[in-house]
Amino acid sequence: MTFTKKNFKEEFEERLQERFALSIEDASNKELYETLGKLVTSHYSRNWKHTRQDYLEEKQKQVYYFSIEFLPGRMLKSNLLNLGIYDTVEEGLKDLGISLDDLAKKEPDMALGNGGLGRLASCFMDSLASIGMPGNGNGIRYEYGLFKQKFVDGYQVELPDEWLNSRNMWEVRRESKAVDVHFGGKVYLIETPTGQLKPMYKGGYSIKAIPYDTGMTGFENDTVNTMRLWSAEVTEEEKANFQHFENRQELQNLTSVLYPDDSNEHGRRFRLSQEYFFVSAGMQSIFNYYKTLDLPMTEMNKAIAIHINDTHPAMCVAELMRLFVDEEGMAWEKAWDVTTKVMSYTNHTIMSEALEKWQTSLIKEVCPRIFQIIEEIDRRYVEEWQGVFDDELIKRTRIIRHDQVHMAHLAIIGSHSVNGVAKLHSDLLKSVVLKDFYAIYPERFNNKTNGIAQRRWSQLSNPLLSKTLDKYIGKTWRKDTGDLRLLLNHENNDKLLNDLANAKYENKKRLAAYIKEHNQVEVSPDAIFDIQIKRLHAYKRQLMNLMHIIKLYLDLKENPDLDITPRVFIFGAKAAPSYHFAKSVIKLINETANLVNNDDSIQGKLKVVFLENYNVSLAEIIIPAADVSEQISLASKEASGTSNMKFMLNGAITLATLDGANIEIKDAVGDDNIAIFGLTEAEVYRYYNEQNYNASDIYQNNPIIHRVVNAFVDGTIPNCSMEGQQIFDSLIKYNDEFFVLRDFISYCEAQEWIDESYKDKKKWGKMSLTNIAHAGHFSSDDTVRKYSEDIWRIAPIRKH
Ligand code: GPQ
Repeated sequence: MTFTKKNFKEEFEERLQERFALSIEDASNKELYETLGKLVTSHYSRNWKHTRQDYLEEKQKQVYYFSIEFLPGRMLKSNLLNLGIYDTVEEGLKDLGISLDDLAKKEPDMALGNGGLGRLASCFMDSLASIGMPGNGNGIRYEYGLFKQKFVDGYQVELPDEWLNSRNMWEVRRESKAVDVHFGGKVYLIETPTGQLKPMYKGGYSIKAIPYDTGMTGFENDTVNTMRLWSAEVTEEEKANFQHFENRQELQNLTSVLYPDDSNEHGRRFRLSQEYFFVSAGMQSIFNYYKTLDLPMTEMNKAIAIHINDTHPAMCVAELMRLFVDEEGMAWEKAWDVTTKVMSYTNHTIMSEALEKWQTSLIKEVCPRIFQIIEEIDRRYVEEWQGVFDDELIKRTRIIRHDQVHMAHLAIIGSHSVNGVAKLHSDLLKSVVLKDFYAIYPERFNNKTNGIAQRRWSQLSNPLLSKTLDKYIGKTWRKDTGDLRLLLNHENNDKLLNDLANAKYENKKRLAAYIKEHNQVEVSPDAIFDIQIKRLHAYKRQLMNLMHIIKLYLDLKENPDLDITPRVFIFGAKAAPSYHFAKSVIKLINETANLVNNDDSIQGKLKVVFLENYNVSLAEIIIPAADVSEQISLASKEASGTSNMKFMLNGAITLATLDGANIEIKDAVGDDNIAIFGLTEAEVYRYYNEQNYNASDIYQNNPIIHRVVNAFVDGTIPNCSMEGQQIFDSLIKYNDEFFVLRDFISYCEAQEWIDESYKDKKKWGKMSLTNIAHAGHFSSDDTVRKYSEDIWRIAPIRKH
């Protein structure tokens, strides 16, 4: 049945009356949003049911993507688009005097993740459904999402994100699928009459895990997959039983908060308990499902693939072994064979501080049986390779070492596939970070370059660009972004270039209005919008960006008539609450912004804006307005990056080091359409090997750098002498861990090239077009297609 505007309006009014007993004039936007949300879910619920039934009937192999973070952002528009009713609904609402945009803003931004890792998981959910792959998410339903960021006197302050206070329209609580997760106590192995060892638990406690399912709609197909998030619940009666446990408070609130750290190890028992909770709940529910298929346990890999997204769910390996061996009585060898065929693992960083290690005593305390199983995996691992590889290699790669459990080792040893997230990153895994494992299991290593949910990052967030594209290259790019290539036939079409420039200009006006409203700063859409949005981390080098701003400011103070293209430097970034360095950088940027924005002598040539509370929804306003995309991490440190791909799709020019996926962007657009600077990864490693990096020498010998670095401590930037000193010390006293000073001059040169290039509107327009044209390389539809073929071995369902 086609869904006409008329149908929509009738249904909408009916539902509004049914739910709230209101007519449109009397309803608030929130009530209207909820009504629309209900209408949307009712439109896919049938297909959701059918998708599940089809998978079951066909015994279709499915992947379960275990991730401790999901960062979907708002889902209303994306569901409307996927269901093919976006335009109908938008126009229907308009007829009723309602703006879709206004309603959409009533949805809380679902932020159950910190950054790239969580956002990638959500892009994958969208793409799996959109290419009709049987793929599910498995994670945690945090009651509080990532903290809300406020600036008070330029300092970051964290406020709780109570996103569940407004009803979550998309989730369905499935009490009937609840499972118990066991924690603590002691385990004894008892020999059964058949000679088998059975675990006997003494003490400990169980926590009820309740699943909340969210339908993941596919783009214009009938697939609706499931993202299952687990919530911990403890009844009043059980609470009483917990009184004597030291950590009872923690367990009762197991799924209350998301750890706000990004790329950092959290050595805390609570985090470990969260990990075991969603691993065990997820694995048990998969196990229950598998049993209904009535297939032999030894063939689970024919129906199930489990993906370990970074190391947080690495205990999946041991939990599946527990279920096979303890619950099903399977022999260890058989169980191990199936387990490794089911599991696969993605690594997302080479930074050693992010590689999780747990004290053996802690794992023993939280999940004693899992610890025993890990010990046994470790023992057999050593036994298997003794005499084959040298003892030192085996020692370095075993799971338990120096009283610590290395989660990455568990994930690698227990999986048939290990992948990195961009070519360079995957190469570094093989040659440096996981070199020892590569020697043992070369066939397991592969690359899967990240991708993005392109419909969200173009059609939804940039309708103006989308309409321009439709006009010149037709609409096929909306389904297959590979067709953006058709733009290349038009690179000399002045009308098209003009339309693209106009769309960008309008998007810049939209962002300028947002900035005016939120930061009370006036910025001109004629200036270059130069943007860095990502978590605040030393390796991402927001500090280098700031130093360049300071340099420009000092240059302008010296020579107010300096001919530079006006620029607006825009930042969005949250710092982990306990990350002092990152918080100091925020304070310094905010103080610099105050200084620069209020200094009339520089004639508005420079503006600096730090937008509060960067999140997915804000990114959707920022990215379409970007001229320059800052991707300036120290080469080798950013595993991939994904905002780089979003900016490119929106026609920004990338200013980048040869790091992560920037390299693949350069290969796609060609050297002339990107600004590359800085050390290469090989040069960075040369410094490491020769141990001859000397920041202080650079500081002493380069007058430009000397002057900028001094600005941190000589009072140039007001109100932050402590933070300034800390940053100064990080560069000079502690020898500049991420080689900011070494790359600085090269960065400034690349910025000068940007300044010059922007003056030539036609040249800039062509560069921008070329970037859009090649953005199809980085579609997460393609990325998950590759995972599906090479790793998970899953295929789309037959059409019903
Ligand atoms: N990433 Cl290990 C995170 O966002 N959080 C993490 O804890 C780790 C990695 C990012 C990584 O820094 C980016 O380079 C990637 O693009 C992203 O994961 C997705 O792979």
